[in-house]
Amino acid sequence: LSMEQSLRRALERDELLLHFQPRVNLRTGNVDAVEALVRWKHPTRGLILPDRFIALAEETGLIVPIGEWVLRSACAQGQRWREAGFTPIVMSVNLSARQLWNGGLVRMVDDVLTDTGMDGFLELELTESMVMHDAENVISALEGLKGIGVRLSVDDFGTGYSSLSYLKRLPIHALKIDGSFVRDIDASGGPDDGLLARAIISLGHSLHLKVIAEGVETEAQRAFLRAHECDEMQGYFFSKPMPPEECEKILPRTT
Ligand code: G
Ligand code: G
Ligand code: MN
Ligand code: NA
Repeated sequence: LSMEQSLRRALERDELLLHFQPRVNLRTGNVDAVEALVRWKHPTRGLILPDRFIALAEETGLIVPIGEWVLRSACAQGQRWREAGFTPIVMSVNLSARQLWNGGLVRMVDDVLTDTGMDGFLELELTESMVMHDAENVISALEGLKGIGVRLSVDDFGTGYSSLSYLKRLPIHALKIDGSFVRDIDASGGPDDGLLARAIISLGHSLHLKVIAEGVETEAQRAFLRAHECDEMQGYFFSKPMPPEECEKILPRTT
């Protein structure tokens, strides 16, 4: 079977699953959100990471049904956690360009929110190249999502080509600093240390956006980001993406 054929069957055969990576508030230390990340439990090749199949899913259009499955499953998991007494937290889900261009997106997302009761707690991660595609239908899809209470964030920020005047017009809520800029923080205290991470934090705050650092791996990076008033962090320093049963152990509880 070709990779494409097996990916086509992955959905029917229930071979996809989600891992969740927590996002931690740098001020309070609380887990404020989790990002859902898809994995493929291949019958013979074992667990395959998205780097190995998302591009193929995008080329073939399979990303549309896969993306819908991811969204539905992530929201259903969020709902189960709430029902089990965990504090409601934001569920963040990655969106592909193909999904954004696909006409029925807002309607589909709205249906999922209604079915799972996750309204007000869904965030969708877009990339710079997706939102900088200056097309009226993109803006109207983003406005539509905002209209149904979905938060939007720009993933891998700083690696693409953002037009700042365009960014200002977009109905987005947060920027996620790409991990490469976080890796540059060496905590030497030198004038250039973490220069681009700091620039993105201040740009984001000027635009009244929340700023989330990705790929945080060390205590020095955490402290630096905290000192420069970055809002949240995500990365191996706190936790890797984990299966839901494991993620539950660190989720805040109300009851
Ligand atoms: O899970 P991992 O950390 O290996 O993710 C690798 C890449 O795959 C990331 O860029 C992430 O945004 C992307 N990715 C993970 N899950 C999804 C998904 O459900 N949909 C889309 N479009 N991309 C995803
Ligand atoms: O592109 P996106 O940000 O959606 O994908 C997140 C990717 O980054 C996933 O592949 C995830 O496993 C990975 N990741 C998450 N935290 C860390 C980290 O601290 N270090 C590194 N190197 N990768 C990370
Ligand atoms: Mn992401
Ligand atoms: Na990223």
